Amino acid sequence: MKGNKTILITGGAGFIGSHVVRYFVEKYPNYSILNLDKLTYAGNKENIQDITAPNYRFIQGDICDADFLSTLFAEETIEAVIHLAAESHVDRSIENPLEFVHTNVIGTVNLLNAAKKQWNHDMTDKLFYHVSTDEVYGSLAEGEFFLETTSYDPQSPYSASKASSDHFVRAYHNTYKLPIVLSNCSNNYGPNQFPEKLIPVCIQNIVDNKALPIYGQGVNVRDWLFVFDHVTAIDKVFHEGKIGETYNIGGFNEWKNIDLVKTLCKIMDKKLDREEGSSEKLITYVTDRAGHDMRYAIDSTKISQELNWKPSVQFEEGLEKTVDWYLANSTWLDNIKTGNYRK
Ligand code: NAD
Ligand code: TDX
Repeated sequence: MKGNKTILITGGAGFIGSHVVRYFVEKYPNYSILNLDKLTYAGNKENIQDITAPNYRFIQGDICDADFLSTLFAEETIEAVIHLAAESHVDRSIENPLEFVHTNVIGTVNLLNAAKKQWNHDMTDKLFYHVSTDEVYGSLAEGEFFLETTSYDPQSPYSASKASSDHFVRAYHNTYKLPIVLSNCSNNYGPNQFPEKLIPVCIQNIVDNKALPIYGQGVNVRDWLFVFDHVTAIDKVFHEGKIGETYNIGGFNEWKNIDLVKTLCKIMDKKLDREEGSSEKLITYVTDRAGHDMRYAIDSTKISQELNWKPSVQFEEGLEKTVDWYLANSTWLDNIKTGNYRK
């Protein structure tokens, strides 16, 4: 992917998408970046308000609207898609699975259809890049790692919908020769993450002196990657990934939830100038998440060997940067709390 491309990035007002959009707009001034986002509860224009470069445009729209996508692809000379738009929160998927089918499966197929229709006459130098999750592989026993060849075994409605979307992307490559590439990444953390996910929930609650809800015994393990490292991996996969291939992205950085939250508590005590141990007292064990996956761990050897990518941010350093960002951006959090953040 070189030259003066028009790239459609979906979900660019969300957590990861906002960082991807900013990175591509700044690093590739010869690309035209179109950011397509519906602005659901998780989309926030404040995440992208600083992006004003001439090679960037925001479009509010829904990937579930096939006619809208068809017109968009006909009117803009879109040559590549980086698809991040999704419903992303496991707990919400347990409450409302159909919404996840709608956005993650049907929305993705709509996008594939729009790209296929527009590119059908000439697939040269086109690319549909689907951004996915390690949760499609299911839950791991100790000592095992997810490889690109690991069988899919999704356990939550969220991961089932993401797995289905991954299968459709591969099916369009196999059936229609659509040029595609996929990546499956571990848990991200960093600035702009919606305060429903573990780390921002705990940061917010520590500030407000509220309980820190730990599901079950807190022994579930997640593999954490600073969001900027995910962005550099996406850049690598987009530009150097082999058509039809999948790349696992992760930082070999496993943490039990309870250990992570205790580490966060120590950082917050220092930052807020509170007595050591005061944040830890807020830890409260609550009813476990239904079907809670025990452990995720990515083996990212393929992307590091084939595309020469490696993460650059150590976990404690990334966690501290994240805390600093949330403390410096309390209005961002306040606007979400009051619902004034979409405009
Ligand atoms: P997010 O929930 O913060 O953002 C999702 C964005 O998609 C929002 O801006 C939302 O408005 C937009 N969106 C939702 N439905 C839409 C629709 N119908 N049409 C257009 N836009 C719509 O999510 P995130 O955490 O930034 O995740 C982005 C992608 O990365 C997702 O596909 C997710 O599955 C994947 N992923 C996330 C993580 C993680 O740890 N957060 C890890 C691996 C993969
Ligand atoms: O309040 C909480 N208490 C708690 O113990 C929350 C919100 C979570 N947890 C636990 C559940 C998980 O074991 O913490 C862990 C992390 O939970 P989330 O932040 O909800 O992330 P997870 O369910 O692991 O999924 C995330 O990573 C993979 C993203 O939400 C997905 O979009 C991504 O694909």
